[in-house]
Amino acid sequence: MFGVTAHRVTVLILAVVAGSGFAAASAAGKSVKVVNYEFRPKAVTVEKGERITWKGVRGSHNVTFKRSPFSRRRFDRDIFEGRRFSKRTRREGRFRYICSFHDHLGMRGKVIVE
Ligand SMILES: [Cu+2]
Repeated sequence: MFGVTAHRVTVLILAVVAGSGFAAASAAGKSVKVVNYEFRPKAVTVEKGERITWKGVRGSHNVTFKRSPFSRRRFDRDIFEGRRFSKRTRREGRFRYICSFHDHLGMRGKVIVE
């Protein structure tokens, strides 16, 4: 009984936190359209802390960074038609990424964080 209540409270708090994060993301940041077979624009420049949103317009793709602007880990995320994801940049530098499905077609992009 108590477990269920605690769980509901946690879900509510997460929803509020996620909601405020989304509002901040829409206020600033850059977006990249993902189409067959390119990232538009190919390069985006943002300030550290700014968000980047990838929007799936056409086809099934991914965003793969060996060195990412988000953390020290490699970053790899699928992006399908009609879907989107947003990430906050946390590291300065120039970061190249690819769609690993279509790298051979030159499906590559770049993020510059200043
Ligand atoms: Cu692709």
